[in-house]
Amino acid sequence: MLIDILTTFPEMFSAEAPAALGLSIPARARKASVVEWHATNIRDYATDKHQKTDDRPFGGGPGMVMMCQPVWDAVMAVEAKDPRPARRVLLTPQGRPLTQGLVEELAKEPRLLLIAGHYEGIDERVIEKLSPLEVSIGDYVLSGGELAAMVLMDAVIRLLPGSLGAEDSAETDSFSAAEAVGKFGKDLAGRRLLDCPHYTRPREWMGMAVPEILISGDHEKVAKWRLEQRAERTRARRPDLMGPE
Ligand code: 6GU
Repeated sequence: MLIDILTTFPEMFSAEAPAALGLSIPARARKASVVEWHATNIRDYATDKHQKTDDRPFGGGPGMVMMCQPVWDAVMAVEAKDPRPARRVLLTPQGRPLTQGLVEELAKEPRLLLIAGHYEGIDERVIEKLSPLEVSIGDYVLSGGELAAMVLMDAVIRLLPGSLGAEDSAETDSFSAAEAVGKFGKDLAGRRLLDCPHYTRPREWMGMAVPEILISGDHEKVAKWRLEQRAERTRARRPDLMGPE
């Protein structure tokens, strides 16, 4: 997958450690050529002598608005650099909430073009012309779309074939659809549940034992227990995910 990021802070997308995407799974995936990303500075497409990308809002008010022209020119130039069609995504608190389902959709694309807005926002006319998928990572306000773009990138990259060490571990993540699991409870099939608790050595720590069933060696029972734990946790912590019962 190719990911292009349009931003006025391209340094944030460094692929070298200790940057966020320069470590762990995204770094490994990049080194294995599972994904490639390039951050382009929107400022490079500003036409005035001060390389201005923003201006004061019509109608008054605080903050600055990103201008149409530099954003449009940057998108056109970056898209022309590769023949693969890019799925355009604008990171904005006004967007569709990012869920694991949407992440799975985006992971199928050959190419993403992420636009990280800054300031008070982007001139609505260029958004209308580009008609990107508008995505938000939650109901709070970040100072720019860059961190949201990195969140989206991390979530997408770890789903790409060849990204994870344990190839199937994404299937049991929180929010992964309960599927292999369907045989233990029809009502849970397809539901996006939270993850179960995990344990490792030692078997006893500070007087606390690991649940006996995990040491039993009975894989069927372990799978059943894990599914029950997922369902129980989801019911207790995120009843909104369980739907009507
Ligand atoms: Cl995508 N951008 C900004 N600036 N703030 C956010 C967001 C995005 N998602 C949640 N808050």
